[in-house]
Amino acid sequence: MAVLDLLYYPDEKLYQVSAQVTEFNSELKQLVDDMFETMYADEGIGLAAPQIGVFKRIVVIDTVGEKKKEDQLVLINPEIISSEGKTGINEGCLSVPGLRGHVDRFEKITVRAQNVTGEFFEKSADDLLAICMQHEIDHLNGKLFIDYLSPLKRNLYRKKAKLLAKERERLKKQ
Ligand code: GNR
Ligand code: NI
Repeated sequence: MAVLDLLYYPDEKLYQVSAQVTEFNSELKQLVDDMFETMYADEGIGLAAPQIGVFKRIVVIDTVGEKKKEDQLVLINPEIISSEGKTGINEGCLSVPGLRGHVDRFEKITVRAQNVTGEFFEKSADDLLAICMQHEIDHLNGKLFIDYLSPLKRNLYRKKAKLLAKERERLKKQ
């Protein structure tokens, strides 16, 4: 088990499109475990593999945060197969620390995905879980919540993110 390093905006690698997972082996299980540990260490409710520099279509989610097996959701090669309604909240992202922004999302979705052993399943969700799933699937397609903001706001966020990144570097060196 290990906490992995995150990529931070404006790292261009976050804009890469991730590849389908084709091998469901022990290496994948280890990666999923490490992704949960990394997500919990940063108090996130979800994490996508590209955020740790692994460009594969793997997502882990736990919107409860009590580290219980029954709350943990693993989505491999997820696809939204149906959606309805509109919702939206001020979203945050572990790769864009310190900033939040409103994103329009579907209120309810059904996702088809594979589990860690490669079996297909479908999962319907609403509220925060549906929002989180859409946020994570966006990561797999190289999209961040800030890309939904107006160009003006995005530019402001880019500047703020660069300042925050400098501050993080400064604190690391202390
Ligand atoms: O921890 C997270 N919180 C969150 C809040 C509102 C909307 C989406 C999210 S996902 C985020 C973790 C993250 O960055 N996942 O990619
Ligand atoms: Ni995110």
